[in-house]
Amino acid sequence: MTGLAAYRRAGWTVRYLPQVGSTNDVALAAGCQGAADKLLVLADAQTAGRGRLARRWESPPGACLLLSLLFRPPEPFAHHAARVTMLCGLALAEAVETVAGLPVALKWPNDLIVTGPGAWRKLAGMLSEIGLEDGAPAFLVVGIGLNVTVPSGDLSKLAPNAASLLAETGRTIRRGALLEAFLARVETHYARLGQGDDPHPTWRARLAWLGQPVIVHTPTQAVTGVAEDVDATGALRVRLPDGSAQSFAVGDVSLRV
Ligand code: BT5
Repeated sequence: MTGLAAYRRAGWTVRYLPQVGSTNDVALAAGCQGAADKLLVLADAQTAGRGRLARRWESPPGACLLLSLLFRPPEPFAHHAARVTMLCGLALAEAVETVAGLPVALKWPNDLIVTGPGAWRKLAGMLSEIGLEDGAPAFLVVGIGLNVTVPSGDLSKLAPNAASLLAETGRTIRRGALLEAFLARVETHYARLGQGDDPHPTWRARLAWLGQPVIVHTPTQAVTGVAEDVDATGALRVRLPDGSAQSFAVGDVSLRV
């Protein structure tokens, strides 16, 4: 892909692999071998793409942006790791809007979606994983899969509500252009984080469905209520019908229509 030289100069190490099991696995393994902050693993095809909770991430070869970024955020780790995940989502939304001209929203915890009245479609998913060293969190890998040129007729093979930039805009958007715009935004937001800026308010402002009735599914329960807020740790607070509030660190949320 073009334009990567600029990121190599900006301190990113770039590993391009035509086909890989999972870019997150490659980045996690690199982290375990001591890879430095700002590693980009990029692939054209994945044979074992992963979502959260052992779900699969489907990606027709050559039709998606598939990448993982490895960060070694400053201490305190948990504080910065949550914000690095947020700034990656923010950077992806900004890149898609700039390059594809398509308004998008973030869906808690880490999806990029297009919304319509009472409906939503998933354009991209993010998988954030922590690597340990000597039993302590040491690095963060943020993996992103974005459907770019998947034709509308193939989307239902990926997931019932999958979307692609081609299907949404009718245009073939270059993956290289998306990657360049995304990395530029990541670079800016990550540098600002290092200077003490907090991406949480800007990220929060892009979240879909705050103030609206939702259902939150966790591995153990389904809870209905109003999505009230997502705090700076990334936890979703839901106001329940009895007036009490419940916070979720993990889960899947959908709009209750
Ligand atoms: C995610 O998980 O959305 C995180 C996906 C992260 C994928 C990237 S690709 C690069 C890097 N390497 C990896 O191995 N992973 C990362 P989750 O929220 O659990 O959503 C998974 C669900 O999304 C699946 O169960 C399907 O329902 C749906 N899905 C699978 N493939 C999809 C696609 N291409 N487009 C839209 N939805 C999809």
